[in-house]
Amino acid sequence: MQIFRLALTFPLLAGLAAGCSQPNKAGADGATAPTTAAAADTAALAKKPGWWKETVVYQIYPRSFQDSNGDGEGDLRGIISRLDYLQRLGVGTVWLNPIYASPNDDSGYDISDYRRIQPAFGTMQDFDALLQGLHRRGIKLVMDLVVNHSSDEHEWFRQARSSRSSPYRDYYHWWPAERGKPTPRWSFFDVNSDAWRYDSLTNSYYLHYFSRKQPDLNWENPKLRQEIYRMMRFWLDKGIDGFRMDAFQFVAKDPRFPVLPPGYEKNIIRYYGNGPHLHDYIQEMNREVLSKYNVMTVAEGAGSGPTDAMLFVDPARKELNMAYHFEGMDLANGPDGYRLTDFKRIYTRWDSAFARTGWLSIYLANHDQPRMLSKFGDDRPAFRAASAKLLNTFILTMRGTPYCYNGDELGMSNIRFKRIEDYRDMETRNGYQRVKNRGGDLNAFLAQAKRTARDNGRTPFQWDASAQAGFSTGTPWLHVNPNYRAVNAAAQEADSASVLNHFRRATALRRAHPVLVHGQYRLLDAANPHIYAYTRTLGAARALVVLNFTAEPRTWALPAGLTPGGAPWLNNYPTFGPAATLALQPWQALVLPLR
Ligand code: ISL
Repeated sequence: MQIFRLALTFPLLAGLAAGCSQPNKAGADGATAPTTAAAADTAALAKKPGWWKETVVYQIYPRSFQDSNGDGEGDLRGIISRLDYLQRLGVGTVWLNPIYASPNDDSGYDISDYRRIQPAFGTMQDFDALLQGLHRRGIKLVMDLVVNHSSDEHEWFRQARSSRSSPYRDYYHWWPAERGKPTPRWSFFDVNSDAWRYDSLTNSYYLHYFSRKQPDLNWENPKLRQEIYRMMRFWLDKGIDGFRMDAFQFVAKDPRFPVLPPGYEKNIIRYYGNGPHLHDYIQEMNREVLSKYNVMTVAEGAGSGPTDAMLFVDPARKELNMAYHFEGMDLANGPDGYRLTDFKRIYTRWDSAFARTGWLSIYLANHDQPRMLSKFGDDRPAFRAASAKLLNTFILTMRGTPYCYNGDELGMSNIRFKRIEDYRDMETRNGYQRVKNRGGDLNAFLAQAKRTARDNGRTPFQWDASAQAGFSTGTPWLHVNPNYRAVNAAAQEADSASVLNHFRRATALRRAHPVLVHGQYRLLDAANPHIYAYTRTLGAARALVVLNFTAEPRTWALPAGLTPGGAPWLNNYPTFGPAATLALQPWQALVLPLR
């Protein structure tokens, strides 16, 4: 069998990989004007309408990305110091988790002032410098828009709770106690799973789908909606490039709060998503705000299936640009992992539903999930790098906008805390308390948290092998994963075969080949439990993606009529034997041009 060395047979990619490890010249802000081919490409793309289809989104969890002042929390100056790193990833858009003023009950998703920067993250001047630094490199910035709820420390809520006649009262949902107990509503985070909280000041209950410190805003109130649109314009006028809309499908509620059928909480999206007037609100927001800017909008969650999701993003309806679904995420949460055939079925079903119109996001992790590598790949040392590269290959070769969660480009893995005291996330801590209160199995809870807890994905970014992984000179707010000495960006910079450099090659490939962005997707060999193979086709351009989702070598016979048209475009092993039957290494990922 003939062996191809990727660097020899495919000089373009080898050159890109080498270019990636060259540091750029620093400018005044530690920042530079676009100097690389990647930056020139992303800058050109940024001007195109529909740019959000062709971009690659990189999600930054600011609290854990880079601390610049030694207080143990990441901050905006820290991100600014890493702008060249972002540029060299070849991503076109950064999505920042919330950086607004917040008491941090839910790590910034409880906002007390939508127009201020949380002091731990820095100042508005820092924000402006960050935005400018990104734009100078041709990278867009998308912010989290958290308007299903505010913090209970927001001025609106302080006013609203002070008296039943407050002009802000109707900014929230209240149930006067003289009507008796409210009809039950389930809460995601509450220690008693109860979404109603009694407030003695006005002898009423307020609604909170999330924590007690996250009262739900009342979208029925046109004054509230106008406040939110004004706030959105404030950020858009600063020049940001869009919003990721948090829990947005839950904003619309029936204020009569009818009784829901028993067990409704097991199917919460059906009952909480798609409330009355939801799409009227989004269309109004589009008319009054979004349509005036060339920006990207993505709804977190969008109904319970492709038909509901399409309502958010069908261009004819003038609502949002793209949806992201939870179905792929809901796989693999149990102790036995997942079946590849289910994974393929889910991604294929969503692709077909959006084949003619609408647009999807492709992601395998975010700040609400454990690490992609630990969940869908294999984080044992022997397979860590290969499986992380395979998963990144998948994200970057599917149809839809790819989202990479920071650290996944290095193959960071779950930390798997043993003790509840190590967790910082209120969801996990309240869940533990809930199980304790009912005398449940705390060991089983902790075992599950090792697999699924959100803090697994929130540990500090692993920059280098120095103390605290180069994240902070102080004590990090959440423990650093001890594997940082082996898994870190500095070590991977130096290794052209690293997960990081593979990621860079994959983003470069996607930029170079429109077929990987727009091409039609077709699943091959659906029943194969080990291999995920698909083609992408755009006019005469055709590519084949073959992913061995197992830790064993496998063979895979090319279907009749598919003939590779040269050396691989991307390969996470140095070997490739062009043959009618491919011999695949454990977790091998191949992207091949087709004749
Ligand atoms: O993360 C979840 C379960 O672990 C989801 O149910 C999540 O709560 C839901 O997708 C909404 O998430 C968003 O809003 C939450 C916040 O905690 C999440 O971080 C955010 O992504 C409340 O603002």
